[in-house]
Amino acid sequence: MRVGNSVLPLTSRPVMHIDKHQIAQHNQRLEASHGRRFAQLAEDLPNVEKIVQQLNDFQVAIPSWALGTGGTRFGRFSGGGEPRNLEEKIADIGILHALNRSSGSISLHIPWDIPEDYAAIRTLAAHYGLVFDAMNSNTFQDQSGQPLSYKFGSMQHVDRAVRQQAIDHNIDVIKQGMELGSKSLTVWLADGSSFPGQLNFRKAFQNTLECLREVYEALPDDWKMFVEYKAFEPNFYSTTVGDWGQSLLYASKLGEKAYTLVDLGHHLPNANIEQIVALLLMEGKLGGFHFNDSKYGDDDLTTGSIKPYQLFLIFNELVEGMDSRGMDHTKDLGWMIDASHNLKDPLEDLVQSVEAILVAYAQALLVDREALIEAQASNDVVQAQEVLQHAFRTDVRPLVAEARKRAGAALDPLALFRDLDVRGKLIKERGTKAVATGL
Ligand code: AOS
Ligand code: ZN
Ligand code: ZN
Repeated sequence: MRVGNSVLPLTSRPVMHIDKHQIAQHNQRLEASHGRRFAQLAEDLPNVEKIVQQLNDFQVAIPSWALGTGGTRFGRFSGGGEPRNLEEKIADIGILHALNRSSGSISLHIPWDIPEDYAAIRTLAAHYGLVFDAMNSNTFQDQSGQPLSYKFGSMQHVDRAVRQQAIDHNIDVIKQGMELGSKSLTVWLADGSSFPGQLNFRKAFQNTLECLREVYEALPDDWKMFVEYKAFEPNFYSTTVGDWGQSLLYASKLGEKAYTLVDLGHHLPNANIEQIVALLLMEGKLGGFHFNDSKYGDDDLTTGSIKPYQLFLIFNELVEGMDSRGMDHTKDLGWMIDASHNLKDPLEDLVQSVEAILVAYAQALLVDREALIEAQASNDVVQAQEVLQHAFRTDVRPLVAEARKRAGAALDPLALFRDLDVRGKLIKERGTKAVATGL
């Protein structure tokens, strides 16, 4: 198989792939009904072309750890055909991107996915139209052969040698990312304590800050560092980067290349995430997202499956905040999925998540800003709600489908995935026992 001037190595030649012809055939079949629905919606939207273009441009990064079946501490039930190595993970994201043209990047996890040949991996990704988004370090697990343990934390650790190990790992991840063309590092620390008295909070914070500073120093000028926070798990009494306030403290102290990363599942119940997002944007400190959905905690469920209105409200703040700062919707924030699939086919789940993100984004683009400002200025609470809910209750799926069609993707990616029996073919290619690295 030819890729530009290079040839894909034999081991990277996937049997399963989706070609333009299959997409064209699928779209042709659905065109009449799609055309009707789109035309009807477009009639009421004077700026429909702009919205479709914005949807077309929007890309969501797929994490390398979300291509396999996720487990809980109680079990793991694989559906088969999981990618067995980084090359196959890239191929899976390639399938996804061919279906929706909205999943054009991969967020890599080290050490679950260490690239052995950078040039070959870059070539393979480029073959599928993929680039490398944020790199993710891991100091929450001990790896085989690792000299010191992270049992009692990594960057917060009382022992400087453990902290140094965590710093070195993060710097190594940056170096790997530079080889792949990534421009950001996400640091999620599991550090914290499970019992009162276990930790000196101030010292834990200061140790962590000192380590993050050393990692920050190693960042190339055009890189960003995302400091992800999480309320609890695996530690259940305190977390050293436990909420957006703590993350913002670190990011502010570190400097202008450091930002807060919001994972939707990392808050205490009923937290007002849209307000958090608005204020972080106002401060120029919102770096990006890990999209997922949850009912109770860090459930990592399909984005938009539990609280689609919340997702819309978050996008409403994002669009308003990004526009008021003159930001580029596609480039200035990191858009990533962070999910786990216990029951669903991982690729089907990811198709659904990307769709939900685009739907929420489209709804936010539909909000009548002037009417909302007017309602707010006159304390017309009823009208403010009407404005938001009018956008939320508009079925924008034809807009998202139209954007996909124009990008050469499938009008209905999930239907095509099933029609082509993609999973069946992957199982044939990789077997029923294939297991992907990840959580
Ligand atoms: C953990 O709960 C966080 O969401 C992390 O972002 C992520 O799941 C982990 O870093 C996987 O690498
Ligand atoms: Zn996350
Ligand atoms: Zn998480």
